Amino acid sequence: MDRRDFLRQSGVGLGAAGLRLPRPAPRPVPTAAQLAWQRSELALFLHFGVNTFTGREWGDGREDPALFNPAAFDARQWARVAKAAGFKALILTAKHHDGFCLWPTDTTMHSVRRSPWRSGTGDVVHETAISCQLEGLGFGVYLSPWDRNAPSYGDWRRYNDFYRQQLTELLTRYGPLAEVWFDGATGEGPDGRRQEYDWPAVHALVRRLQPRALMFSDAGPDIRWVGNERGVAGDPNWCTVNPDAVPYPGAVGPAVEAMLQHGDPDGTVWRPAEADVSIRPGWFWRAEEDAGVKNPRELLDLYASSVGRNANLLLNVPPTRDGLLGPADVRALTGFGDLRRRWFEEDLAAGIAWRRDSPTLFTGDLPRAVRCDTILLREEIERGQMVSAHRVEMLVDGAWTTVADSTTIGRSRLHRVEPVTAAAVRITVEALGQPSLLPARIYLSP
Ligand code: FUL
Repeated sequence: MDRRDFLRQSGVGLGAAGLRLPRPAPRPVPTAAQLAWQRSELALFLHFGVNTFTGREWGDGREDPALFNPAAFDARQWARVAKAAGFKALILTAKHHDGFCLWPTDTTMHSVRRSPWRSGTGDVVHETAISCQLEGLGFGVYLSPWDRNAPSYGDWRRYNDFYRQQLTELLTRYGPLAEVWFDGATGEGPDGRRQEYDWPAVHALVRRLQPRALMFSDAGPDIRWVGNERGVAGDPNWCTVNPDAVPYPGAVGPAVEAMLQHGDPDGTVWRPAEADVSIRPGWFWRAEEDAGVKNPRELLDLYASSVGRNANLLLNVPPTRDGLLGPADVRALTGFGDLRRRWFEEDLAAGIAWRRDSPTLFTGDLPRAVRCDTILLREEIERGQMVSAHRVEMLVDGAWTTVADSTTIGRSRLHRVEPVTAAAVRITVEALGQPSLLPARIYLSP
């Protein structure tokens, strides 16, 4: 082998004086599935189950399955509303902490099988999966590891077998899954026992049965929790993490929080953040919280603080006791969809030629001075996330004015600024490697 080939393959470079210098390790990049997921931006979360009928947030596992009777159940309505509002996937609580299964599982009788709904022949997971297929949406499931009903909970082997069996049913009966959602909350089982979960076995099972599904949890492995339930990503927010900092879902501590919120510029693993938040005060539907449904502007703020900060938004919209998304929630979602469409309809910088004045300075002259208040920056993350700091300036009345001064960019970084009339835009970045920016977009909010 030629000496140069050897050096290239062994990752050793030759310095100017012929000295051997270590090559910097290549920066992590997303897999094709992660990239597609990041581009999808928005998913709807559906908390639904016995809690919908008791008004509780956490059931204790002793609920009578007879409570579950969503008389007008229509998963197609969920999917239609989600799609019309611009969401790309639905994620359903197939089992929450109370252990009640929304599909006719063979693992326990604590399921829809013992409910009066459709005389015990219904399957919420199936109908949701089909509705997603019909509407062209991705489908994902939440299977709570914490189970307050399972008698085996707390018996390491028996419960882990039981959990894997439930997961196997979900992974094999309902077609392709886009996402498998592992919650971090955990506590005591039926008689105060605690359980340790076998995460390596769970991950291996998902990879084997659904290699294209992305796994979400505090500890990934594919998508990480953003570290709060307010829908707000950190600033900075890196897609890379140090996996040792969050060893398992539910780990706590300042280092864990920082890693979830911000990621790590030196992280060795690509694990972008997902921000989950509810459209209502609670995760489950309650009539008295109808007045607390967030309005379209508030939902747009959540979009800006999550997708606008390099995370995805998973917005929880819990179905009612009828099994439908309620009128207040549908109005808010529809309003949000319209507002977002109008906001990002016209890119005022479309088609302009961006100049790269130096490796870190990008300038675009607008064909005419335009009134604007929103700037969308994007890195070409296929090559990794590079930008650690950036400044946006606009040429206003002949003078460069800083309108945003901030940290990371990543897949998308949104700045909402005071309205200005700008003739040109320039973006200065600091980066860990060769940054690759996609053309910036400029908008005027409605
Ligand atoms: C938490 C759970 O305890 C809540 O009930 C909800 O499901 C939320 C998304 O995750 O950990």
